Amino acid sequence: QTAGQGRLAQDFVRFAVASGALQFGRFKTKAGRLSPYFFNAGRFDDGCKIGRLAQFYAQALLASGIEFDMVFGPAYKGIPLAATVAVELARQGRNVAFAYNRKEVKDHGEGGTLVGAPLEGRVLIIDDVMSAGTAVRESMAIIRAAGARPEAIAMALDRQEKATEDGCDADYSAVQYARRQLGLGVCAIARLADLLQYLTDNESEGMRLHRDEVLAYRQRYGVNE
Ligand code: OMP
Repeated sequence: QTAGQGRLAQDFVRFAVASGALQFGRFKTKAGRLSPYFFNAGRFDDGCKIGRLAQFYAQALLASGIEFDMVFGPAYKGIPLAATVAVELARQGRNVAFAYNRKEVKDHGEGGTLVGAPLEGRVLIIDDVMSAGTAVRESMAIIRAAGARPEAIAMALDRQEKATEDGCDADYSAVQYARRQLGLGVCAIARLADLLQYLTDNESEGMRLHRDEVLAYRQRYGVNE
């Protein structure tokens, strides 16, 4: 991580906490883990916030050097992300097509499960957060079935925790799996390490407690990188 990426990640964590998107408490994750923090992208819920979020994605993407021809937003949370990131990229002089899927097949009108530009070329998946990594495989299957190439995935937060394999904890993270096994480029605005840095730098009583809990969670479910 370069100094610039580290700064961007810290700015993002601060923004996510201020927006209520990054919360501390007790949460159950999709993989059934009891987590002391949760990232809810649905809380970027006004024009300013989602516009600012899209700027973070665009900045992180441009810094990553990842090349792609179009963006894809998996339903549901990826849909506004793909749309707003495409707007922001266009504002920065990089106009790319975007598409997203429906969860239910539509049997009238235009039909099908894909909406937007035809999936073709190198496709960048835009998602919110990666934990154990089940969602990314579904997106890859959709892209491949359309005859396009899943190239990379961009996310706001990489939780840097163990992937699950047949219900068991693996010794690698979902992001590591995506890179090594799926051959995807990965771009994360921030990672668990950045969240811990933020909690360390903001040494109030409450923050110290959150930090201890997040550290314990990382001990249990985190991976070394
Ligand atoms: P995986 O598919 O296991 O990587 O989990 C990613 C999904 O979990 C996200 O798309 C969310 O639906 C959800 N999630 C969050 O939104 N925020 C979190 O902090 C943690 C999770 C989660 O359940 O792991």
